[in-house]
Amino acid sequence: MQEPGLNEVDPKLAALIRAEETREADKLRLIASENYVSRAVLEATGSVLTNKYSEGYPEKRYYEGQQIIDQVELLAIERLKALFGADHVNVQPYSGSPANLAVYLAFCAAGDPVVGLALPAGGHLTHGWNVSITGKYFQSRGYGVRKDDHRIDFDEVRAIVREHKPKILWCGTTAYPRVLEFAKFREIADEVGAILCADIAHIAGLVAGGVHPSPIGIADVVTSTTHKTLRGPRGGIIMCKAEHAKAIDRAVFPGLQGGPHNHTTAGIAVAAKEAQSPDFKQYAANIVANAKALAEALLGQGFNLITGGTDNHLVLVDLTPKQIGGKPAAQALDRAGIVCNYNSIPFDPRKPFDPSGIRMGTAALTSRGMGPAEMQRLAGFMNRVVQAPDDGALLDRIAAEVKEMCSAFPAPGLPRA
Ligand code: DSN
Repeated sequence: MQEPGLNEVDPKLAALIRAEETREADKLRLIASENYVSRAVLEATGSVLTNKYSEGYPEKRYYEGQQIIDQVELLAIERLKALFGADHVNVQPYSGSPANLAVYLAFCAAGDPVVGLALPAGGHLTHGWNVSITGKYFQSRGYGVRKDDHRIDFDEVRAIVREHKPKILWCGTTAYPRVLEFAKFREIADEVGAILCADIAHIAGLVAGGVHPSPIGIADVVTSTTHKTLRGPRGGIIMCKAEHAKAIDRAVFPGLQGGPHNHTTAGIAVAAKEAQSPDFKQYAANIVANAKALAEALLGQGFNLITGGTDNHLVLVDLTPKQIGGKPAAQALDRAGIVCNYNSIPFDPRKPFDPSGIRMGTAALTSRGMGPAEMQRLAGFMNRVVQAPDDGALLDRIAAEVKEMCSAFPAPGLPRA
């Protein structure tokens, strides 16, 4: 007798998955940290590799039965080394935050000084922000962006680093639409002998595709998630110079984690293979072209953009001229089939739970094959929504238009209707 599948064992959960598939098919997904993985990545991630424990590293494990798992992990490592040109890659971090915690463990003791981009200026919690363990267990100082153009303020970075003498200087962002100048950070880190760590979680796919400069060879350590522009499963990686390989590996295991999630490692290996293809280079270029097209179209609809535009996958919209807060705008947009997140803008006069901005990224729409014409339509939808966020009938009409537009661009990994 055939073993029962999910529909039979747990129809409730199966229905929830089907409903999420429908949501992902019918809506314009603009959360800048999300994407659609390929069917191949999904298959590897949903495989029997989830059954195996493998604490340790290839050929140095604590349990037997690693004949296959060692090969899976080595495949992921070798592909990522080739893709990014890194000396050493650790593929075991469960995601981006654990990857960053491992960097602290590798180079710092509790209470050591660290410096990163402040959260309200576009940094990540784990770059030392006060509510994170990284702000509580380390002496953290944050740098920001300039008031006039909202670009990273390197005078401030230098002044804070000279005064605070961090063990780690973080460069990396979650809501910054411009190119990161890794060499400038390197120069500043060298003034005080700091480890320079680049967190490229948002832009990893752009770096891999050659449309954003790479920090490899400049930063001592590079961390990333694998599921944003890189289009892999939810996971984390750490890349570093050979001299730091041991410290990083020991920090991940046994310092911070137990057994790696081998099904995720397999999905990462597949994504790294996909990212080596010429198609992926084109994909990365298209992500940026779409973000620029969206930025232009939004400016044309009277939206205000932080820094005036974008160099990467992301636009950060200041809604102040539209006289609506980020949260009501994001909620109305969601009802209209346009999914983004409300976000603080630099020097935001409003509170983080209802800030002045929304953040949008083009990686997922680009994975569906959408282009500049769809970005133009999207900006038009958005303008109609923010002008009448309480008009439920209008929002429903726009949602229907969005659904119709989406139906022409089937998403990778989702069952076809
Ligand atoms: N949550 C991710 C993002 O949305 O940018 C960062 O961890």
